[in-house]
Amino acid sequence: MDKKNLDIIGVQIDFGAARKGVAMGPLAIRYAGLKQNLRGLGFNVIDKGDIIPPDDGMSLRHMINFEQVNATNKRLYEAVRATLDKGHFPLVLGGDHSIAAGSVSAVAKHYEPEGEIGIIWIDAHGDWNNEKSTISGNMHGMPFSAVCGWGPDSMVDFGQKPHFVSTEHCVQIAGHDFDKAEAARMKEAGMHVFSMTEIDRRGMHDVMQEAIRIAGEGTVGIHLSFDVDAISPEFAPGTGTPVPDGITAREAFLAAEMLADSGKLLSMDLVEVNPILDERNKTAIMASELILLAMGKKVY
Ligand SMILES: [Mn+2]
Repeated sequence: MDKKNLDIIGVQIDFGAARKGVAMGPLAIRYAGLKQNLRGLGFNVIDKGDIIPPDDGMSLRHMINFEQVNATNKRLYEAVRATLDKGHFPLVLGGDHSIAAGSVSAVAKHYEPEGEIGIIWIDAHGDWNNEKSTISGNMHGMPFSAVCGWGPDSMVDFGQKPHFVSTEHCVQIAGHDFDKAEAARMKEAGMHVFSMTEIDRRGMHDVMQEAIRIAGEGTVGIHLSFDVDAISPEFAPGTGTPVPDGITAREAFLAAEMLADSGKLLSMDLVEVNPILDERNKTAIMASELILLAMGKKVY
């Protein structure tokens, strides 16, 4: 069979989050058997290891640990560019969600000569704050806004002249814990949001069908950024910012399967697995299963 090449890039960072522990996420997801199972699907898996952030750095009240976050993202940006240059699929394991600023920037820049990319962002939160709207100052609440060109600009500036992603092709799914100012900014920017309310009303299948159309039509393909805090804590307790009443495990799996079937997936982040808060690695096992389904694993 035609062996597809997939690079795993881990990022041991939790400087973008208030709670510590998601830096250990990449190892926990590997322990769940990710590599062996991806190889079982026919992938040629290259584990590029983990990016380790610097120990120290400057901080601002509205961009906490910004120097460590940005330095780490610069390295991730370069790693993802190198993977894409070889024609491999980049699978990025977090770490807190601030790393999406590095990964998405790389994917958008790589495909710039061919066209636009779309983004599907599955998350309990909007991640659409910037340094002015943020309440907490935690940078894992900012990457989606940053890659769309709505700030913080410093978060996506690695000297490459950023190629921002148009909100026309961006979808937020499963949000149900938005800050007021954040939601107002998302509306102003024309973001497509399928909140939990929308999933309750229409079902995940309907929502994902439309999301794939928005992110996939008129684009080169889709980047999936999956934050495990989108999943209800009874299924995914091991995350730093748990929110009750999120999507079920089945809804998460369906979303991943539909993305695989679309054939449009270009790249993926799986973030915010916190082994300290987990129960017997349950959340990392779920994260690993989500990745496998997004990469084409069939139940039958
Ligand atoms: Mn997030």
